[in-house]
Amino acid sequence: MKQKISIIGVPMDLGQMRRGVDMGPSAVRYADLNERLKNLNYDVTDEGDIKTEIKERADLHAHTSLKNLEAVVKGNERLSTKVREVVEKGNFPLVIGGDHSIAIGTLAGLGKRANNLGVIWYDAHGDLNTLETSPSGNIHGMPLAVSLGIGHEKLTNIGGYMPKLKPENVVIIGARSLDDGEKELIRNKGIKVYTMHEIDRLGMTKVMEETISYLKKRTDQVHLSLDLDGLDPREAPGVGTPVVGGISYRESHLAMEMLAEAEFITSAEFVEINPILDDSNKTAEVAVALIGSLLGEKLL
Ligand code: 5AB
Ligand code: MN
Ligand code: MN
Ligand code: MN
Repeated sequence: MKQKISIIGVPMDLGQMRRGVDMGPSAVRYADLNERLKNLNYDVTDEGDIKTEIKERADLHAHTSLKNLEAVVKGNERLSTKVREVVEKGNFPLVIGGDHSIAIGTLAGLGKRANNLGVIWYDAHGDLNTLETSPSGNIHGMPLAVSLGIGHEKLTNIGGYMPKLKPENVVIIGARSLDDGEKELIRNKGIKVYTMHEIDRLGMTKVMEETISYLKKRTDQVHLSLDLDGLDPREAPGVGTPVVGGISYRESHLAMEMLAEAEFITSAEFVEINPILDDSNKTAEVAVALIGSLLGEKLL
């Protein structure tokens, strides 16, 4: 039987302040995601886009300094329900963002079904802020903390339960811009992190071998949350918070190919693709190529 993939678009831009990231799902569809997956012999369903509030209509003056809290919560509740439905059908959920605040909804939908959910967080950032530690108030800098049960209760309770994840089931790869509060949380919770230093030092092959064996030991499902800003902005320029000195295009393919070989990723999301800030549609094309490798495409 053909494996089934459900594409879920999430045109969310309220987790941060730059416009255009809501066009990520369109940019990825335009870069022929569907074709690519069909050529790999999957049975592909495009579930369309999750409804998200339009910036001008969102409650921008919610009674908190978490920016656009109410609207981010609503969109993530809808996403969480959709992801759960897709998993219950037996399909592989492939979520396309949208800013990274949508990981809150994705993980809420996944965690309901998994006993021991693991996550690979491929990102320049830790996304481990809370209202107290955040320098920006932007929720896209908080989804990993929220999923661990740390943060505003309207966020941590999305999906009706918490936490979604255990800190020892998380591996962060590509970090090079961590705020002080995030560093403290990483140390206190013992979260496994491969910063750019370890990637330079060990090489991506070793980093992925270690990540795979670490998560295989302790989890029963593994979600890949890939923020395109994990890559170097020379190769993935269409992102809202670029940080120099990132993971290369080839290293990223290698990482995806090793995950494909290990056959252990059970869901994925590709986020922070902003075609307005891009060089043509380059970043969406990179995302689609990486999805191809993750799902088994080979060079020969
Ligand atoms: B992204 C920063 N740490 O909290 C903050 O792109 C940046 O989802 C967050 O990784 C970047 O505002 C969030 C300074
Ligand atoms: Mn990031
Ligand atoms: Mn992120
Ligand atoms: Mn970003």
